Amino acid sequence: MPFTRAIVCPPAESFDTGITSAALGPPDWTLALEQHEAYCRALERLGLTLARLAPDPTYPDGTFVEDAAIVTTRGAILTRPGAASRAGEVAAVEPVLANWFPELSAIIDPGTADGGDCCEAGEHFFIGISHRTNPEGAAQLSAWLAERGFRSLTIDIRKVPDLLHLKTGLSWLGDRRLLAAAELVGHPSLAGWEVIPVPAGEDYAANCVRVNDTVLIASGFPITCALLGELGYALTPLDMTEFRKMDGGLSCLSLRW
Ligand code: CIR
Repeated sequence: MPFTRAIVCPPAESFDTGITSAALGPPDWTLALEQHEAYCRALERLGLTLARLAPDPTYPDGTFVEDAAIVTTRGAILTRPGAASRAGEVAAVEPVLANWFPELSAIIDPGTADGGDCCEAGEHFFIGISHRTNPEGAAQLSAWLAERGFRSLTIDIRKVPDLLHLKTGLSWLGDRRLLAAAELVGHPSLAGWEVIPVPAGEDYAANCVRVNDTVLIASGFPITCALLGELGYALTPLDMTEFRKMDGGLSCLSLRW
């Protein structure tokens, strides 16, 4: 089913006070706004209608809307973000999402889950157990998915360096094909899938997003682009430098359905 809608939220002026482990310097807010707008235009060109949330300076990480909910073809669930400073972001997403998904479920205490840890692959979901998504949150999510007829498997990334979320290192490209960070290649939960390792030195490109017939990919990763091009994907490279400085990737900037 093609995506027809997405929720996005431009970065707030406080964007540079969000959580980050990247040692890439502070983001330039004006440039981040431009990069965000280019991202939105790319989604619109691909046929999506956007709902834009108003940026709230109380939540500098609020632009990473993917973490506040998980949307599937059979319903949506609000998350319970693992970082305390991000807990309040869910309240901004809820009323907008409720326009399309009136029966919203929610991850509840003591579970925590970030949407970035939930990698949809058609009828199957990979759920990351991370420093944001705890085993209880993953179990709640898995049960919720099973009630809707989806299968899921977990992947524990707590000891994998440099992976904030599962989707930092894993993207579904359609059919049975995944693009994965080297550390995830060979994981038992990926058995039976065609796993394409992200080329060495281009780890950040592992977080890409297939939107209908096109793969959105961060610009600056020519080997991954060439690889995906050879596999027949149409690519839209997007500048992500300012979001990368705050540990964010392409998928985090929208909730799509
Ligand atoms: C955070 O640490 O929560 C944000 N600075 C970045 C969140 C990125 N989200 C994602 O990968 N899904």
